[in-house]
Amino acid sequence: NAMLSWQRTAYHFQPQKNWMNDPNGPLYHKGWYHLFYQYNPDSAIWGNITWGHAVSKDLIHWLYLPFAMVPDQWYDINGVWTGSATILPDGQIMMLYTGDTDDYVQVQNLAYPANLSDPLLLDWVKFKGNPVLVPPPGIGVKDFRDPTTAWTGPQNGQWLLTIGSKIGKTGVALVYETSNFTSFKLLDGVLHAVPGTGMWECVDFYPVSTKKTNGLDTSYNGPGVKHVLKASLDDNKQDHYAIGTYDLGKNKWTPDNPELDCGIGLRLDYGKYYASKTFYDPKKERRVLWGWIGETDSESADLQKGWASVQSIPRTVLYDKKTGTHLLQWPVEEIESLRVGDPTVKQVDLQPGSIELLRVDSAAELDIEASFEVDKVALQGIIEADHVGFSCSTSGGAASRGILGPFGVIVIADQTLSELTPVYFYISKGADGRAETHFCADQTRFAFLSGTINLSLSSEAPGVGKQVYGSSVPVLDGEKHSMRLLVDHSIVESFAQGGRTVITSRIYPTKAVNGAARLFVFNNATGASVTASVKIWSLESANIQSFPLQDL
Ligand code: DQQ
Repeated sequence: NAMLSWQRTAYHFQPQKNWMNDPNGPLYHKGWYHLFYQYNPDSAIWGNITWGHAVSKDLIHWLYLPFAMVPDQWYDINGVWTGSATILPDGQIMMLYTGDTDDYVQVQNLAYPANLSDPLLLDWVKFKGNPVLVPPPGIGVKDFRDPTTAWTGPQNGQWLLTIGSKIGKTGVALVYETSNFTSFKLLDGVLHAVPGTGMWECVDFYPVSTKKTNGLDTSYNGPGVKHVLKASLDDNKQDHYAIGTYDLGKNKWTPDNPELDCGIGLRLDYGKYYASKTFYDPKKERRVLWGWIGETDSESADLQKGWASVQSIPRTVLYDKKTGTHLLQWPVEEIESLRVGDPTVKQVDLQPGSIELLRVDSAAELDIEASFEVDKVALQGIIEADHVGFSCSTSGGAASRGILGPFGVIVIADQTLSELTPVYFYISKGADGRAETHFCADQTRFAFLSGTINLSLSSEAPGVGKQVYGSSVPVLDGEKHSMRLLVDHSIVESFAQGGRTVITSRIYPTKAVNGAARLFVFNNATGASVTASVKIWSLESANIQSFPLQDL
């Protein structure tokens, strides 16, 4: 449907057509980054799940390859589901994935490349003895999926990995040991369990350095290391993580802040984002995070447009040494290769209740860095501020004016502001009486100056999900309020304070498209003026093309 072609993205990864969901088995091999993904070859809705495959030299430009695996065995005939790669010291690649069997039982299977000397890893072999794992006693046959990358255990030649499940309403991460990836033993206890969180999908478990600025290989452990546990909560489709300490010998991970939602309380992304997975990139010594950005329109709209979902821009993940409580997620540096020429640099003084158009080329494809200085006197006045207990999602969005917010950037807007998406900070009074900053993205409405709510929306299309996303974000003494935004036609990925809090917005503009898209800065606070310093780059489109062998 050519009518909706502008809703496709220009530099996010998405298949040429049909349905995609989770990123699978990301890895680096002989100069190429490999991405596999849950894919339906036949339709724009979920089903017939097959492993799509694409490769890239830089995580930005991609080559689609023939499918890596299709559902063709009794143990995966109802779907070749999510899995992860483990690269052994001798270079062998062990790909463990979940199969949905002919009886709808979730089992784990092993696959490996037929030819390791092929940089493109075109052919995959399913192990003859599959399945290698079936649901253990006490675990539901539909509650056993998404094996992680393995890490080395305390004994020589021993590998450990975790698989998400639930026991009653308690989400759990089961741990298995193996030496050969074909036979496994369930360890006593669980890595972690959180009552009330339901089924844990796509568990991810990896070390982060508390001292260095590089990422760590999955098996790395020792002093100066903390471990991140991430679970994708099937019940609410949110990716939650916590930072903690891993005791390898005791098979136990302990969150640093157990009081925070029982230790799985932060979200990787407060927008439309799910089933994420990291891998270690040996080329640049970094840990890279992929995530699935789904649709918020209807299935019938997806069928009509003939495709659904994109992958997020890969993000580097680091431990935030300054807060000690958050991860820092940041778009991989290669995205900067798409920047066209010098940035537009602007400094704008924004009085309470003001908005300013920033003239830029191609506002549908931008990389924006913006920082905001709030006048100090006003900030002192926070004691007077209203809104103790403010939260983005229960607030009135960008239309609700407070003394110290909202202020920020308006993206994917048209000239008349009938469609727009504000991404902004809102400073409120925290429970301790001190300033608390919130980072929000509003798809619902916006009122300019008057405070009356008008009908501006992120999209005028009917049946599209709209909400106010966001969360609080730590802003430390001496820090400005800063954000980085990647705008790509129908997706905005927004990173606050160096990536402590991230929001991905899925937007369906009907007017704010291509050349009609505009960019604004605004300050809708009633009690503070704000100085915005903005750097804006137009971005080129990425080159995503078919491999000559692709059989469409
Ligand atoms: N998607 C896969 C499952 C996983 C879910 C099936 C998460 O393996 O649990 O497509 O989105």
